[in-house]
Amino acid sequence: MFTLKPLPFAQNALEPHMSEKTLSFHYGKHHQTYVDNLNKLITGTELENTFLEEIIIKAANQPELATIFNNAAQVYNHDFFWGSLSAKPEDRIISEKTMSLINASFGSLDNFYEQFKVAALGQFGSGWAWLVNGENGLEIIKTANADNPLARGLKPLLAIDVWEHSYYLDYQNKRADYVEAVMKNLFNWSFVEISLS
Ligand code: MN3
Repeated sequence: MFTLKPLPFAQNALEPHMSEKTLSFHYGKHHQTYVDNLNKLITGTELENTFLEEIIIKAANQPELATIFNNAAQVYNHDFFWGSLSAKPEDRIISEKTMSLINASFGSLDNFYEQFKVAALGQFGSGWAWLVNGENGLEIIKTANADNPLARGLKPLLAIDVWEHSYYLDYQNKRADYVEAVMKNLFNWSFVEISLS
């Protein structure tokens, strides 16, 4: 059985960029529902005592396991998204090591933000944008619905949820404003640092 992991911050800690109201629905309702659905789907099956990451990898690209994949991946994606966010000043510092990787892959931090924004806005409909550690250094990818880097054998470093439920209460239809606010005010670079080490 999976349980909803505690948020790594208080529900009002990300204001004004992400409101307590958004988090109460996004974490308390949407994320909780993926956990509940996953538990219902795997209880009594061979996946019952399997690690989340393993369920995702096993169920990826298996049409008969699509519902399990969708719920398992959405549990993982939201855990990863909350980890990607922090309003603490110490988490907002980009280390020299991370900055040199950003410069090597994107040319500059501004170019990284620009390319990340293009991916997040270019995801038509629901999905995610990710910074991943790829074969040739850091890369930005976008995925539809519940799809994620694990399903493609890639290691995620940062995520942004671009399903409408993540921004509609605070930004209505203005996905660009939400993406800009999250990238520039909430990305948790300590989290990236830990994933890279
Ligand atoms: Mn979501």
